[in-house]
Amino acid sequence: MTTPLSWPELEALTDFHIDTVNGPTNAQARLRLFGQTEAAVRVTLYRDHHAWCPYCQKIWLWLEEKQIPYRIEKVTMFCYGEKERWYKRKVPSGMLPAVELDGRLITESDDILIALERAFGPLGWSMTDPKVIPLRQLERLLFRAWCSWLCYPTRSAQEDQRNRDQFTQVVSLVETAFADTPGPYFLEDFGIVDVVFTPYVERMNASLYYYKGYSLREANPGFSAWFDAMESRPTYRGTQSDFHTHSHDLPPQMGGCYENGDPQMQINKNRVDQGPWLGLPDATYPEPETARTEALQRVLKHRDNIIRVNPADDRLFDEALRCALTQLITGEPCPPPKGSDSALRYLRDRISVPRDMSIYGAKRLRAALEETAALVGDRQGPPITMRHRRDQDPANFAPR
Ligand SMILES: N[C@@H](CCC(=O)N[C@@H](CS)C(=O)NCC(=O)O)C(=O)O
Repeated sequence: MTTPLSWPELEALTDFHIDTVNGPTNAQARLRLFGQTEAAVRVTLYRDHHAWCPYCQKIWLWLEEKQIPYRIEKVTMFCYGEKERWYKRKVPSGMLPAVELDGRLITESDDILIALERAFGPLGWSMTDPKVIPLRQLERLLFRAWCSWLCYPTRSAQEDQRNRDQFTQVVSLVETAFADTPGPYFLEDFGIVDVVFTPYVERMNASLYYYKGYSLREANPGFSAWFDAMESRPTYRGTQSDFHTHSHDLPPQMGGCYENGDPQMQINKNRVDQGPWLGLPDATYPEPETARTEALQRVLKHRDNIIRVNPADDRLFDEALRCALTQLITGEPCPPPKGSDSALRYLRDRISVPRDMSIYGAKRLRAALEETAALVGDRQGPPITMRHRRDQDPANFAPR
């Protein structure tokens, strides 16, 4: 057992730094240059604040893979809060993503990709290539089968099984498509089809694990190899979210996600919510050595706001948070003040990947918060809302 380090002592224990503009793909950047000058920027991407919008991830990943210099403007999604007026003047429907390319506004993610490939060339294959079109249709078929299973309440176990069978039939078609090429990707090499599938396959993997007890990545060899291959790409790692984030950002966006009550589902849900988070099939690449120093640096950067928005008393939570960070970085248990367990779990539940930090940084921080909280009690934090996510108002973290 140890005592909490002071803020300056904690600051001295991390030198984590990434160059958001020219370094690896990251969710914090407002400008991406890939070594070029600002004069080279022709594209502005309008995407959501939290990196929860799947269609935005498609465009984001494409720009990162092609290394096209771009600016990022962040906008609120209706289902999570109030849409910015300036954005509605630009895009009256308020929909995301949108792109400005040489001053021309384009909406609809597929139209955006087609316009971008006209300007900068395709990513391997064109969106309109005869090899790509049937795979894009397969992605939509998989999406609909997923929604039918996840987003409607069922009256019986048989009905749940029917929805599951319909989904796994489409999964078999995707497995056949994977088997048609020698490598792990959809076509002979990484390309546009992988980008098109990425956002929802990632969300399917998370949500079906949590709400249905079904592990897409572990149950299917083609998907398993595809995820592994995607995780070898720094671009994908930078946009990749985790099971906890998706399980809780999806319900407001999808209009509800329904648990099937299966025993495996209960086990999975507990694991995603309360850990242990290492070893979950949301990320299987080796943990980077910087996971802990990254998590520490990210908390230090926002520590005043993190303490301010926490429901607990500021002084109590200041000390509790230093205890968790001391545990994170030294590995030594550090008992927090009595009564701080629920406040520590509030933060544990509101870490969002990749918005706040990488998957492994988040796993380490969640674990430190949980283990520190468990030293003084078992009270959970206030529940996460299923109807909206105003508990995550980005204004609280806007640069001042
Ligand atoms: N067909 C559109 C769909 C885009 C879409 O549904 N976007 C969602 C976010 S993922 C949206 O803007 N919803 C309105 C909002 O929540 O603000 C596309 O491919 O771009």
